Amino acid sequence: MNNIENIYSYTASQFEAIDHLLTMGVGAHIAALVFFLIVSRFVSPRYRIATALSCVVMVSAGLILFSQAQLWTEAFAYNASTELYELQQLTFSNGFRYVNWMVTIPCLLVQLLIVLGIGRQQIFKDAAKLILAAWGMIITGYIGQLYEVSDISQLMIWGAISTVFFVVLLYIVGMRVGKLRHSMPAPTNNTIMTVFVVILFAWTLYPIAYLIPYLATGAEGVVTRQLLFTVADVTSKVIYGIMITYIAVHRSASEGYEPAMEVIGRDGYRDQVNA
Ligand code: RET
Repeated sequence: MNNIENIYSYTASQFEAIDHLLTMGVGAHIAALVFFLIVSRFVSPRYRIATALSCVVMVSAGLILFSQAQLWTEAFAYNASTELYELQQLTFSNGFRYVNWMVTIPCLLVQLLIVLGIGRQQIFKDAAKLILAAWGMIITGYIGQLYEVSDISQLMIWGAISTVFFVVLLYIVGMRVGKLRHSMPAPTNNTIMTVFVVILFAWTLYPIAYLIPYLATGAEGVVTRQLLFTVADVTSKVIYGIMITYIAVHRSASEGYEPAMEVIGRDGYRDQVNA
C-alpha cells in the first residue's frame, strides 16, 4: 500500500487514461527499438555502443512499462454499483520504475559520454562518478516514495537528499557538455546543447511526479503523475536516443565512415574529410 494509486477509486475515463498512457509508452519503446536496430549499421564501430545502449534501454524500459500496464489493469476492477474502478487484492506500485532506472540511467549517461567523444580512460572515470551519483539519487528516492502515503515529511527529506545527488549529476554532465561541444563537428555541436536541454526538461519531470502526493490529491493527481511519467519516459529515452544516434551518425560521417556518409548525403562530409 505504499503508493497513492492504491488509495483512490477511478472513473472509467481516468482508469482508461492511465491504461492508455502506459500502453502508449510500451508502443513507443518497441517502435524505437526497431528504429535503433535498423540505423545502428550507419553508425561507425567507434560510436555504435551508443546506439546499442539505446536498444538496451528500449527493451528494459519497455518491459517495465508493459508490466506496469498489466499490474494496473489487474489491481483494479470495475464496480457497477459505484461506477468506479476499485482496488482488488493486488496493489499497484511505482517502485518498479526506480529499480529499472538503476539500469537505464547508467546506459543513458554512458551514451552521452560516447558521443561526446571522451577518450577511453576518461570515460570510465566519468561514468563511475555519474553512475554513483545516479544510484545515490535513485536509492534515496526509492526510500522516500515508500513514505508517500504514510509520512509526507519523510518523502520530502529523502526527496531533498536525492536532489543533492541529482544536482551533482547535472553539474558533471553540464561541465562535460560545455567543454567538449567545441571539439564536436557541426551540426552536432548544436545538437548536443539541445540534448542537454532535453535532459534538464525530461529528467526534472520525475521529481515532479515524485512530489505529486504533496502537490495534488485524488484520482486526478494519479492521472497527472502517470502522464508526467509517460512524457518523461518518451522524452528522456526515445527522443534522447534518436538525438544521440543522430550525433553518432554525423560523427561517423565526419570521420569518413562510408555508410554514415551515404545516409547523410555525402557531399558536405566528403569536403570535411578531404580537407
Ligand atoms: C527522484 C526522487 C526525488 C528527487 C529526484 C528524483 C530524480 C529522478 C530522476 C529520474 C530520471 C529517470 C530517468 C529514467 C530513464 O529511464 C528519484 C524521483 C531528483 C532524475 C532518466
